[in-house]
Amino acid sequence: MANKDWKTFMIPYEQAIEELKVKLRAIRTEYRRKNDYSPIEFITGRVKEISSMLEKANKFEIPHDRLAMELEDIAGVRIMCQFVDDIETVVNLLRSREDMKILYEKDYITNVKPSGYRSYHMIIQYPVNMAQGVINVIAEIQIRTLAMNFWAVTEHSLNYKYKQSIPSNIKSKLKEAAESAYQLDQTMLDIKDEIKDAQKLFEVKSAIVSSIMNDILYLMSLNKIQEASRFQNQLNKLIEYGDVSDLNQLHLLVKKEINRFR
Ligand code: 0O2
Ligand code: 0O2
Repeated sequence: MANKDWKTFMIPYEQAIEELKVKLRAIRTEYRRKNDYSPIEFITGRVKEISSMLEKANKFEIPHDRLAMELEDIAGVRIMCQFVDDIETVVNLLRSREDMKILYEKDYITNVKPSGYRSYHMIIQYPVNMAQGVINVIAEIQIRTLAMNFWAVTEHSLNYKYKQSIPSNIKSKLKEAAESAYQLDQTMLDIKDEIKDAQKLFEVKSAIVSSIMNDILYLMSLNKIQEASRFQNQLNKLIEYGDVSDLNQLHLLVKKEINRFR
């Protein structure tokens, strides 16, 4: 295939990644807007470089006209979660979606790879609406914790450096590191509720602070500069030392002041 044709071949994959990233990031936004804990921490995505696609095709002797059927990770999306049990939540969430079809799943968390690699993979079929009609592309969604991702990214770069043959002493260190990452995930799971509470409290506090800030700005727009700066000083103190009820009380006072001048 000529260079120009490869670029055309990649268009639906690029489109699929852009759409999937937007849709999956929207799930996270939805949770956050509702002040709920999101099982998704962050999302990345990429289309495979043409050169590494051809390298993989060569290695597995895949004819170029069968790449779209047989290379399942030309389009790849990665979902990172804070806690191991978030992975199952995300998997169920994806299974229930109507805009993609799950072809099959690979559970490298229960069935850890010999390298130490842990991740949950879903191979999906995703319809992309192109100018000429719908093209169903195959894409790979990798779901893993932050610790699993840290390990995989590091191991990937070492594989790149050593051209897939990492020296055995480094390999065994990597396996040890994979177990430590797994232990870290288990420990974090034990204190998940504590962490979630702290994060939720942070979200609630930021929401009140930003409402108070908006109201202070409104007071300024009413030319009540002295009142606004008095409230601003009180808010500054509460941001450092106050709790939710102190902030709510200040919010009420600012609202009362606005109503006096409106
Ligand atoms: P290299 O050399 O490939 O490591 P945005 O710009 O916000 O839309 P974002 O979140 O900034 O996107 O990141 P992006 O570009 O989607 O992905 C960041 C990196 O993560 C890329 O590295 C990808 O290689 C890698 N990546 C993300 N998702 C996947 C995936 O599903 N599979 C694989 N194999 N890799 C993934 P770079 O920057 O391209 O460099
Ligand atoms: P890249 O550079 O990330 O694109 P299979 O026939 O199913 O056994 P396949 O098709 O390689 O083999 O699928 P597999 O094993 O599920 O791997 C798919 C992707 O998972 C890989 O893509 C990697 O992104 C990731 N992966 C799998 N095993 C490892 C591992 O041991 N270490 C790391 N860091 N990542 C792994 P690519 O194309 O191999 O690589």
